[in-house]
Amino acid sequence: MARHLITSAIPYINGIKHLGNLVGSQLPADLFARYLRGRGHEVMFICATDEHGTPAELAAAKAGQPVAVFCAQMHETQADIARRFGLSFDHFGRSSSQRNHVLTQHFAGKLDENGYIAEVEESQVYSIDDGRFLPDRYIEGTCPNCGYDKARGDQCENCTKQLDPTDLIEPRSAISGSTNLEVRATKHLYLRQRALKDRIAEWIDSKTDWPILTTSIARKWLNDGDGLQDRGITRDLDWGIPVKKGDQPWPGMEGKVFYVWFDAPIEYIAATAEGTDAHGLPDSAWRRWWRLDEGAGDVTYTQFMGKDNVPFHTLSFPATIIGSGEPWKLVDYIKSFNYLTYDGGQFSTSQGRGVFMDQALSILPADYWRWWLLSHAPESGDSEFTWDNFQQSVNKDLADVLGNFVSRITKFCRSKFGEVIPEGGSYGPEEEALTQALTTRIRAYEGFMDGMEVRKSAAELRAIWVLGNEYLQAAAPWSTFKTDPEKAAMQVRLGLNLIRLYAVLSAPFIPFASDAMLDAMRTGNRDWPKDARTALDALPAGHAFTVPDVLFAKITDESRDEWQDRFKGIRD
Ligand code: B3M
Ligand code: ZN
Repeated sequence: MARHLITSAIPYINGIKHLGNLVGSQLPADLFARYLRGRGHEVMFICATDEHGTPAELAAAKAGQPVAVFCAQMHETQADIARRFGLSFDHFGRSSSQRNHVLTQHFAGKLDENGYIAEVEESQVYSIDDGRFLPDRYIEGTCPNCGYDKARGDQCENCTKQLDPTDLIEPRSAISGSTNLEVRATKHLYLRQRALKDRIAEWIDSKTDWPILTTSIARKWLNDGDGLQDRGITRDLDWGIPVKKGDQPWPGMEGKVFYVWFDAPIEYIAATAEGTDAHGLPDSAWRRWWRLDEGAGDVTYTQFMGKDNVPFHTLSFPATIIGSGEPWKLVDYIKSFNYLTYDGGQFSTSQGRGVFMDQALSILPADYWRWWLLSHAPESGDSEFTWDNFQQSVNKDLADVLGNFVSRITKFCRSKFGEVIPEGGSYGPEEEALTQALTTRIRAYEGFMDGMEVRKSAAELRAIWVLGNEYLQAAAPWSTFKTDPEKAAMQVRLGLNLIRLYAVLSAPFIPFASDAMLDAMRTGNRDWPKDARTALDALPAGHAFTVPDVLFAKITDESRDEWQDRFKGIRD
């Protein structure tokens, strides 16, 4: 039994996430966590809401709520949706927690002690009427490039040109509309990443088994142009973690907070502590996952994220950890994903284009989505969601292959033998051949799952389901029954045992259907099949079961067309 720490990139608090966000981090992380638990390993699976920064402030303002109230509510909303999607976090934390305040301030203090913090004097736009500095995206004006009059200080949404606030014609505050702005001096802390460059490069070079997507992004930022840049880690905002050196004030930094990307990854650690706090456990319970000097030496740590988050996890967060000079656990493996596109374009949060997590669950159960998303995970390149493809996958893989198998064998047994596993007969050459084929495929499935090859795992699992259908088709117990009822009983017994085996193997992908299958077989036996033959004898003759309700309903053409129309945008 090994110990696995797994984190998913923590979703922003500003709104409900779409399916592209889900498949890029939380869902594959859940797949891996469930698989490793199923194999008997000790798992700590952590996620949280990312609650600081400008997007949180803007979303709260839009909702007309104080930001702390908005975050508390949206955290509950996201936690509820995650639970309904079957995301099996050991803890779903909040980056605004007290634990994260203390840890973030602690890291900043250590970095300063070790000489990795620089204080930099900058000039920034200050709004006299709002009484605050304005982050780039809080400044609006006319684009010098295309004349669009709602261009933001960081970028023009109309022509996509990257801008500086000072480029804007007639700049105004996005908060109040005031044009009473001036440029003022302000001091910020910078993390001296350049000074850590060699150590980070050496660490990345040692990760020869990482996916190319991960290392190529890391290397690009390490080596491109001027190479790794020092990075501002503080902001002139109200909402965030106050800048302190450990628990001491930081002279000159009063009223400032840490930048959201500085405290967000530290929340992985803090959320683990929030989780053990919630269980009333001592600090040693979370430190054994994170501190090399307190037991984390034998932990394997895997992170899941979309490719846009890779630079922060390969460079900045490691810089924080390494620069602290303390024995914190660094990530062992980073699994990153490309993007999921939606029906010929992008998912768009602002335009409500595509399917969001709450909407998905309002039309179909979680497993339908989990299966499609994971079996089409954007691993080697971007992948596209289309309603056609979704309908086909659900109808073929889930309804025709798996659902049909379960339904046929349980109903046939009920009609001929009753709802109890029948006695008689013993396995012959066909069953031997099936056992061999299952063994080969189960070992292949384990190999792909261990390697986090999500699509290949899904394909292998599907092939395992197909083996059952092929067996049933060839064995044809409905025919056998007429001439040799004993043999038919044996075939049915094997088929019913396959349902339990499928439930165990499929649980990481479709946990709800897996539970329904185990419930129907009236068993809590979730033993992973070390040996296929033994696994096929788990439920003995005489064991009672019930015919389950339809596991997966087919998606009709009418539903498909209706949904395609409903989710094309624009949602407010
Ligand atoms: N919240 C971005 C995102 O949701 C960011 C991830 C933080 S991971 C520490 O994609
Ligand atoms: Zn423009």
